[in-house]
Amino acid sequence: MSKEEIITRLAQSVIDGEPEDAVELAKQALDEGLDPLVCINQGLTAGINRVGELFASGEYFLPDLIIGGEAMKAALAVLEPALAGDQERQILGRVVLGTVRGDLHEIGKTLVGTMLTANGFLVTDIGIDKPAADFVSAAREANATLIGASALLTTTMPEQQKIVEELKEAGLRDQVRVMIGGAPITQGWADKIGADGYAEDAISAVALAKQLVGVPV
Ligand code: B1M
Repeated sequence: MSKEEIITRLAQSVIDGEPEDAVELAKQALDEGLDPLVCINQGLTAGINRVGELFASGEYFLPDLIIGGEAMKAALAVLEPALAGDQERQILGRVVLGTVRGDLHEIGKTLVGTMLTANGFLVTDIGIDKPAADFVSAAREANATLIGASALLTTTMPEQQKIVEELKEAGLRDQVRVMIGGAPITQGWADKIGADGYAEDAISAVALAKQLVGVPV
């Protein structure tokens, strides 16, 4: 199988919701020496974006979203360790990362965490469906200088604003930067809620995190 074919079939395994195929193809991709990040971006993410389009147009239903997400997660479990292994380890800063209250989307958040870890950040991943107060208390406990909050639903975006507000109330706003992301998030929203930055994807999240903790990008 050519490299292009592996990437195309990785995307298709997510569209078809076939976790076992996705895992096999991910292993094959690594065996063939493909770049894990290319497999994630051009294979898995392309596939899950197609799932989202089919869901939005009414051709797919909730179970299709779930199984597509499962296929992507299964393949990521194979590819992510290879991603992290590529990089040299140095600690640039401590980050508390999570998906906000009411929001169960974890894949993008976890990918951001993997990339931050691979690039030298100590990441405390507090998980999904987390209220603003949990981000703030975790930041205090971990002595973090950066909070990363993911939101995939327009209805859960306001919880990102609450994190900024609760940090102010806790007297920690000067010490902790706030970075936000997720499919519906824009720089305009970040500006509006007083967050310190927005990143469109996991790669730019690393550049932004470095910038926010004062490391040359
Ligand atoms: Co949901 N879902 N979903 N879903 N889902 C979306 C987000 C949606 C756009 C689909 C659609 O209609 N086209 C839509 C939201 C509409 C809206 O609000 N605008 C939607 C909906 C409606 C829903 C439900 C309400 C469906 C229902 O129940 N009727 C429900 C809500 C549940 C809840 O959260 N309370 C729901 C449920 C689910 C599943 C749980 C089944 C599943 C998630 C499985 C899981 O995570 N374990 C799921 C999925 C898979 C999706 C889509 C198809 C894919 C999301 C994903 O994982 N993308 C999604 C459509 C889409 O986005 N194309 C959709 C891949 C991932 C790598 O990308 O998460 O965008 P993403 O992360 C990127 C960037 O955004 C960025 O970097 C990441 C890597 O590049 N990023 C950050 C993310 N977080 C960041 C944080 C940062 C910086 C960058 O700094 C901290």
